[in-house]
Amino acid sequence: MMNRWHAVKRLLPILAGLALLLSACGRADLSTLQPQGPIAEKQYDLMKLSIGMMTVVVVIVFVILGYVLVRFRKRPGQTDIPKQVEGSHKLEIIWTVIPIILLVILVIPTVKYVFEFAEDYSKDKNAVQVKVTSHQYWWEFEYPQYGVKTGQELVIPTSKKISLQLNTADVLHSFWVPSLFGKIDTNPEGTTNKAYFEAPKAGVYFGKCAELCGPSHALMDFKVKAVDDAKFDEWVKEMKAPAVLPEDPALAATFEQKCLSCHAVGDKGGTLGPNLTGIGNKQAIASVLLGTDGTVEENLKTWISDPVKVKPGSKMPKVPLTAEELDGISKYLANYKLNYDNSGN
Ligand SMILES: [Cu+2]
Repeated sequence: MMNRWHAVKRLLPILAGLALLLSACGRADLSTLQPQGPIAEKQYDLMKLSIGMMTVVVVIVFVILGYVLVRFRKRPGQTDIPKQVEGSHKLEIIWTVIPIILLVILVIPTVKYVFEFAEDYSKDKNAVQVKVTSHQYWWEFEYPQYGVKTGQELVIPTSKKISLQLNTADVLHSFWVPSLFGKIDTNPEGTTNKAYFEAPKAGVYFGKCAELCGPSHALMDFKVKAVDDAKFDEWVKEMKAPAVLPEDPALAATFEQKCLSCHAVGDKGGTLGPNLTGIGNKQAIASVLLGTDGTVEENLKTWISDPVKVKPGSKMPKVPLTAEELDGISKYLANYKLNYDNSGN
């Protein structure tokens, strides 16, 4: 008896550690276990329901198993064969009916939510419509109601439903914001997927590509930035403002020639790469170089000087720039900031 207690005492710290580890699972901006919006909350409810039911079943099964093992074990001196039992209608009906009941309990909310989550808000004028286009390895967000296009940071108002229509420009990707909703595949044009979500709490939420799409799949992050209505309107206004080019005319010419063939700032430029308007505010450069790696300017330099080194398989070419041009363009872009949100988010 003493020995057994000893074993339990030894296991306790491990169990406590495990509980601690699991309870610390997930960040509020990146975890399905800490839902930050109504859809994520309902998805979490479904998880809790199914895990709860499974736990009850497992506990009951193991208790019965333990009881049977102890109660009907072979006793010392026992030589006769126990009474052989074959089939029991009563038991068979019980263990067929119970799982059916459990499945019905599970299926009712699941089916209800499947239809609820599939509702189409793409014609809803009160919802913010966003066309999502996935690229190897970045995300493009177009707001047809506002005439705005951006990349990598989906800025949304906290007060409205966000209605998405998703497609891919190349291979299959999947759009997932774990703490808000998800996930939804992006298919080629003609097979548009729709989804909607809400983010009633202002904040920045992390998004991920959830479909293996190439060597930089794991680096295909994005952010959802939920702001209040006033800030959102201000953001739209600033996104539509005329382009601000580098002050130095020679640098501006280089920038126009070498960068704006693919990228856009304000009302100028191309659409092959992400729109760079307000890139100085962004939390991450190329979606993976965060403030913790360096300043925005340093990260821009790292990225522009060798994109494929940062993101293997990236379609952004290594643009031939002199050291001064690289410095000048990185500095200019790092200072290309929008004022809609000065809270530091
Ligand atoms: Cu992807």
